[in-house]
Amino acid sequence: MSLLNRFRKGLEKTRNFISEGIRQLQVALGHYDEEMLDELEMLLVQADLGVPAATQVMDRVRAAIRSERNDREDFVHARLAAAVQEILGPKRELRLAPDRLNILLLVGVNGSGKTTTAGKLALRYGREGKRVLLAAADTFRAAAIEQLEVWSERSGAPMIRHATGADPAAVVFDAISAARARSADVLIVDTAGRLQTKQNLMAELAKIRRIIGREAPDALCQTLLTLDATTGQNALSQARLFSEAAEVNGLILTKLDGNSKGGIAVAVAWTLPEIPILLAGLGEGAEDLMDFDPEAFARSLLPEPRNG
Ligand SMILES: Nc1nc2c(ncn2[C@@H]2O[C@H](COP(=O)(O)OP(=O)(O)OP(=O)(O)O)[C@@H](O)[C@H]2O)c(=O)[nH]1
Ligand SMILES: [Mg+2]
Repeated sequence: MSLLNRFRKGLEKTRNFISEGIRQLQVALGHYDEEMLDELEMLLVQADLGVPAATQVMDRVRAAIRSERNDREDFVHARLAAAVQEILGPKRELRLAPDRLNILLLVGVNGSGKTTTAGKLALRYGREGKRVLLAAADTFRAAAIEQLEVWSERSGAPMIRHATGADPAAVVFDAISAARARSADVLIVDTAGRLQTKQNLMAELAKIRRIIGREAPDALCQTLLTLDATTGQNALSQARLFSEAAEVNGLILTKLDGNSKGGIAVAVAWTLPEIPILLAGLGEGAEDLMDFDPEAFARSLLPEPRNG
């Protein structure tokens, strides 16, 4: 399936929600008036763009209507898609350094998709012929280590583990030595999302970063934050919280398939323009991790424009 079709399939529910909303606007004689534009804005808010991003999108649409003196339905919808894509920004990919160890540190609240994404990435890079290693640095729950183990078997990437309750930084320490011994290209570190307190969680992540800085100063370390798209505007506060507490290099929006409202990607891009959305989770399977493509995304989120 093409990239566009993958996004179209994942975002089907949101697209239908928006199409149905637009149908109910009953755009009079194919032209938008002020009231219909206001309703379109509300529809975007409900599709999880939230108020600031929806306002921004519609300001751009209204400006285009004025400057081009065109309020035809097709024109408005085309400008809507363009505005969404503009806010999502250019395509940004997760890039690995070719000549040294890459460390990908997966962080995020519990259930946001860290372990699943770690597994999908291990599989992706393994298929590209890279030497991949997994580190089970979520030692908080026994089940977490077992869950990563399944992905280790599936991807063929060896996993470094300690017992439940061990110090996650110690796991990372060992994983870095193992990565050196095996001349690994990529070390993927799964971390815990659930600890007694937020302070503990952030302190633990900071400690892991310190160990990496000390033991692998030459490695390229990228901290990737997973955000569960089904949590709606909550994902925004998580993104803010993590980016304040730790350096976050990129975002992974998970669960964009299913019951999420895809507009959250636009809200995130508008609120945190300095942190790129790099990847999209479009399902639970091994193949369901895609590079985030703003153009395919905008086209999949909104109804296909009619010709004319
Ligand atoms: N539909 C869908 N489900 C996903 C996606 N990514 C993860 N999941 C599911 O979401 C659930 C939680 O994912 P995990 O990878 O365990 O999340 P986590 O962040 O590691 O969670 P903790 O270890 O508890 O902090 C699992 O059932 C996954 O299969 C996705 O892109 N789409
Ligand atoms: Mg996990």
